[in-house]
Amino acid sequence: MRMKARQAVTSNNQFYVDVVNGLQAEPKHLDAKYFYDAAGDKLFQQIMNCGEYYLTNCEMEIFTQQTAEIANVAMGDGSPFDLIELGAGDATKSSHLLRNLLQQKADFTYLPIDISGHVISSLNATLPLSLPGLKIKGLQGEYFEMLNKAAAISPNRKVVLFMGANIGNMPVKDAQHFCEELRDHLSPGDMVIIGFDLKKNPETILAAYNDSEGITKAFNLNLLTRINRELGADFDVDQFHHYAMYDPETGSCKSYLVSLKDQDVHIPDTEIVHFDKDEYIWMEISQKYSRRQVDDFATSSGFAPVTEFTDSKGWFVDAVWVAE
Ligand code: AVJ
Repeated sequence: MRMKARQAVTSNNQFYVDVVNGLQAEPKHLDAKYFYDAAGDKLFQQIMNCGEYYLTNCEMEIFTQQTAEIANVAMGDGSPFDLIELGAGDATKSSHLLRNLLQQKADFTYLPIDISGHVISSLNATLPLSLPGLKIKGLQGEYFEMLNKAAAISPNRKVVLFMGANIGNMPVKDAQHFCEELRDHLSPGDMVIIGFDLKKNPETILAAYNDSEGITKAFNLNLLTRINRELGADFDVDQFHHYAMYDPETGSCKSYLVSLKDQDVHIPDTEIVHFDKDEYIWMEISQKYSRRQVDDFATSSGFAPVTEFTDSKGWFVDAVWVAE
């Protein structure tokens, strides 16, 4: 048992360090990027298909109803470009844009970037079949390292897609910093198309993160199960309650797991993690923005807002920025 846990620890070093630091911090927290193991990927698919989670449908509407307009913005002056997608996943939404660009005979190469080697190899294999003529070169690794690599591969102008409101998973300050760093990795004239979930009726937002079937709850608890499996810990997942909240003033939607009792959790090779009854782990932030904030974000990080695409409900925006 102990040997097995040790092996798991050494082979998952960054995961181990982040989990232990997070659980020994005050207040306790975990990093939402670790939600996505195989079971987490499946649960996230279910979230996207559940009635309350509107984000995916809104952005899908934008990419299916305004495809030509988005393609025209990307094609700009008609010069060849690299279309870079950060966190491409299965590229469902962006494939509509890719198809339109091919129909318009745009001169571009698609460079999806993802941390998952599985995602990249499957995109490299399947997209050219469904999109004949597509030039694709998947890059597996960290966003900014791979942006450097993309710049080294070709001198063409860049159009960067960062969809899905993934930027919402960062607190506002970190998101601001991310935009500045993104700008630093681009050249004047390069473009960014970036998805933000907008502030709206607080009940609508809260329901999206507190769905009636309990899928989001399972999604959060799955990270405890992952820690048990990969790090040899002994979380009793039934002894945690999923609590989601939305604050309309700050636009922060946050998820917590709250301990239902006084309990100890053991993680091999580190101190016992104690939970008081009602003590919480902060699991995730999904930040919501106003359109005004989105524009301010652009200008304060070295971009100029060009245009924006919104769904018919006005719930989600894909903002287009150009690097100054
Ligand atoms: C993938 C980060 C956009 O915050 O809405 C969905 C993840 N978490 N339900 C989001 C998520 C709970 C999602 N993002």
